[in-house]
Amino acid sequence: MDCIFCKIVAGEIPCSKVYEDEKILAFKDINPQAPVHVIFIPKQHILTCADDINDSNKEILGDIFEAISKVAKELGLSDGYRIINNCGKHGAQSVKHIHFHLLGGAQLPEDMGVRE
Ligand code: DGP
Repeated sequence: MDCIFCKIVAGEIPCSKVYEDEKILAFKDINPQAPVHVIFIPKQHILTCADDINDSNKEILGDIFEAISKVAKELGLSDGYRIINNCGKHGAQSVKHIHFHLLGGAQLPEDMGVRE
């Protein structure tokens, strides 16, 4: 499958790794939008986007959020952070391997609305 994130998991594309366990990989975003910007993915390409979540695959989401919480503590994000999942065209999802952005390290804007 021609998937950038699968290639990162396979070690074919280098990344700056932040966290790894049996099921999850987290690495720094190549185009950071905040002082801390980490991408969390399931290593297996089991979901393209949030739209694919169902009973048979939802367990990984709890694992990912647990990993995010762990990493946020390790990175000292005690004042909070934002978790983003872009889904589909209107969500401006560019990589079709489900992933969650962890953003923090500074005050983030309140506005998350429609671009004019
Ligand atoms: P999204 O728009 O939600 O699909 O975000 C995909 C993110 O993935 C985007 O913020 C940039 C990041 N990204 C894309 N290609 C690479 C890559 O090769 N390495 C790393 N570290 N991040 C990447």
